[in-house]
Amino acid sequence: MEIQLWREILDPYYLAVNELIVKFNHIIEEYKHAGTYSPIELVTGRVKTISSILEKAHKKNLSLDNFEENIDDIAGIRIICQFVEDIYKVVDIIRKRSDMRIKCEKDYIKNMKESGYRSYHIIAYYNVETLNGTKELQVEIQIRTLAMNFWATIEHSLRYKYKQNMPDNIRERLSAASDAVLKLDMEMSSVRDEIMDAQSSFTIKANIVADILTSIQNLYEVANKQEVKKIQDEFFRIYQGGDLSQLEKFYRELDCIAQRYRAQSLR
Ligand code: 0O2
Repeated sequence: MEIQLWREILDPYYLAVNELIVKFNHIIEEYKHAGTYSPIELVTGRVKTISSILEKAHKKNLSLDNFEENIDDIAGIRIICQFVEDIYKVVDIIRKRSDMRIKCEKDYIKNMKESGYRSYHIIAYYNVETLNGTKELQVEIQIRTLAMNFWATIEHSLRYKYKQNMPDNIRERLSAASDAVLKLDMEMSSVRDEIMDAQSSFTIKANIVADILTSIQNLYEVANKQEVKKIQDEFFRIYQGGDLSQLEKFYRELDCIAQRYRAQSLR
């Protein structure tokens, strides 16, 4: 196949990957704005390279005539979570979406692969709009923890290096490392609630501080500079105290002051 034809075929897959990265990142933002813990930590994506498509087609003895149907991971999205529990939350989020139609799911967490690989895979149909109309294509979404991702990345590189001839001692060490990853994920799950509480209050605090700073900045335009300076000094004092409830109280008071100035400006 000519390189130009490959480009035309793969172009919608680039669009799909870019769109999905934006959409999943938006979910992180929604959680942040709500001041709640996001089950998604990080999102990445890639389109399979031409050589990798050819290699897979050759390995699986697939005809190139209908490779778009047979190779379901031309567009790949990877969602990284902090905890195993988050993976299943993300799966639920994906199942409820109307812009994706799930073709199949593979739970390599409950059914770990022989290699020690753990991850949750969803193959979904996703529509993109092109100049030639709507195109439905397949996307593979891999959902895994930070620890699983660390292991899979290293194992993938070693598998690539050794091809079919991975030395036994390396294989054994990877297997031991996979056990360690499983244990680490279990340990982290046991302190999940505590970590989530800490992260949520950090996000809530960051949101309040941002709102207070915006309010103070707006006041500078309408209020007496001396008064705003006093408000600002008071904010720094409370901020340094580090007490979230004091910050919340200060924000409510600031809101009243801002409302007073708004009412005055309307008179
Ligand atoms: P690459 O280079 O990452 O794109 P199947 O027909 O379902 O048996 P298939 O289509 O390979 O086989 O599906 P599977 O097993 O769900 O694997 C899909 C992808 O998951 C792989 O893509 C890898 O990215 C990842 N994966 C699966 N098994 C392993 C493993 O043991 N180790 C690592 N590191 N990753 C794995 P590709 O095309 O094989 O590779």
